[in-house]
Amino acid sequence: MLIRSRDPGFVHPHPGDVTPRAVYEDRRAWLRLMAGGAAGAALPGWAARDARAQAPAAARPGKLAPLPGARSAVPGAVTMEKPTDHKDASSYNNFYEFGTDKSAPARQAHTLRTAPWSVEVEGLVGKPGRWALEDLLKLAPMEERLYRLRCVEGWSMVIPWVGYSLVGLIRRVEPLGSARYVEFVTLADPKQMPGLRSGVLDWPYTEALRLDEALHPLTLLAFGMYGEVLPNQNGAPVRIVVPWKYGFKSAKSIVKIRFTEKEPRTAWNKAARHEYGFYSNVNPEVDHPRWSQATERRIGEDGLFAKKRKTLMFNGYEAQVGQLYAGMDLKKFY
Ligand SMILES: Nc1nc2c(c(=O)[nH]1)N[C@H]1C(S)=C(S)[C@@H](COP(=O)(O)O)O[C@H]1N2
Ligand SMILES: [Mo]
Repeated sequence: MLIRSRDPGFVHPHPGDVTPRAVYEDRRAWLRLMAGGAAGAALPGWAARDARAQAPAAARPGKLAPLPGARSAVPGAVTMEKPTDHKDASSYNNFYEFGTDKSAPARQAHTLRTAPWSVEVEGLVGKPGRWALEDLLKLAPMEERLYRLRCVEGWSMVIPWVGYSLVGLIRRVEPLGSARYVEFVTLADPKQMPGLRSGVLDWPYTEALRLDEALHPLTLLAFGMYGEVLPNQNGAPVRIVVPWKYGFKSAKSIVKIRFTEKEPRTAWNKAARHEYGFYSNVNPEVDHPRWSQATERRIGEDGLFAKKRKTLMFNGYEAQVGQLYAGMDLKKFY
């Protein structure tokens, strides 16, 4: 087992605690996943059957190279909600390296060169090194996951991602016992990215997770969406997707993964530390200083009579991830 005993992910409940059934079952599944071989292996058969039987399918747009994934059996990985239209998911984007307009990434990101591509793994790991994209693609079986994505700005989408649990890569690089955080550094090349001329963020765009968050099976290393490789504007060729956190935690076009002992600063925290904390878990009870986070607008439902949706705690993934934050004051650790 590469993850040492001081792995902060396993939070022992107090003796008097009643663990909700879903949390309990999910934790068992998680432990099984950690003990198993490849990411996504050894999950209960009923989970796989249910997900396949009920989840709505997303149409393949047929624009980019196909990248199919088997329907994921990770608990919570396949929402029953209707996928957002591919057109919306690929034309209404935040990718500030290509401009701050929602439509700018789709117009401008064709200048991103996604091959050759590699991801450097460094810091507190037993096996640091550079991974060619081709090798990352072969590391674990591709899965399709239908995740809600909730932007801190108050809109949301439902996107069928293709990838595998980040834990598959983490296990291979053997984190040291001193590793407590995982930082993601994204590409910052002014020749390819016109948005770098603006000073909105301190480039490169970086993000980070606590190690136990990064190990959670819902944390996805994504290479595709809608059955195809990622469009450039969605973070090609490889990105992170953390469905229970605000969208900005899901860093696009990553080039480096660094394991650290200290909590890393993040691009949005540096830009506005009172507005964007390290955790940034979706939480309808903790408002952004300038607006409420209680409701959201689902992209594609924005007709005249479209009702706002209630935002769910941890974006609806509370049963799967709530135990990661047991005992934490979520107003303080926003
Ligand atoms: N490198 C990088 N990653 C990024 C961003 C960015 O500006 N640059 N924007 C974030 C934000 S605010 C959101 S909501 C999601 C949007 O992902 P999508 O366009 O694929 O839906 O990407 C996140 N990842
Ligand atoms: Mo966002």
